[in-house]
Amino acid sequence: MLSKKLEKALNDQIRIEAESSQVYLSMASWAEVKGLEGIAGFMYGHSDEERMHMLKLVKYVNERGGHAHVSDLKAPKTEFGSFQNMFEELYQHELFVSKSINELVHVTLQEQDYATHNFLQWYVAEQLEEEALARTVLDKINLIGNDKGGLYLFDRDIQQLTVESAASDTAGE
Ligand code: OFO
Repeated sequence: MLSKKLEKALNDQIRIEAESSQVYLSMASWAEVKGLEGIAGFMYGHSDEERMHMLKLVKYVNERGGHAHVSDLKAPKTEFGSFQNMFEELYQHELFVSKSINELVHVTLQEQDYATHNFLQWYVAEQLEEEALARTVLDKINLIGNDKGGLYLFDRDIQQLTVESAASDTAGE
């Protein structure tokens, strides 16, 4: 059985994962409207992943005798200025989520809930991979600069870039 404190912390994380899904959905829509099909596809995929992270938490909370709450979500921005800026915001958002996962893990130790501690290790690993992916994308964007041909190729190739491929890039460094 989850303690009340941990149940609340997990519910807060459920909201953060749902909001992350909305943030990336809004980025996908912005990119699609700008004609950046590849970037839009990448963001739609990322949005789906965040929904999966949210669902995994919902099921866990309910399985452990808690009650997962579906709550109001903060509306994401609808304008991102430039695709470079949008990916910088994605990176900053992932750093924010990593911090929140770390705090959640800390609560499991305070509450001596080692099953939840174990369950959350998947999220700890996932955040490392997502941060690596975001950094890989930012490095590529820096290489492109303002080159239109570079943007064309970046938009074409980004859909191949997944969390797994970024993780193996990093491992090979
Ligand atoms: Fe839920 O992994 Fe990104 O934020």
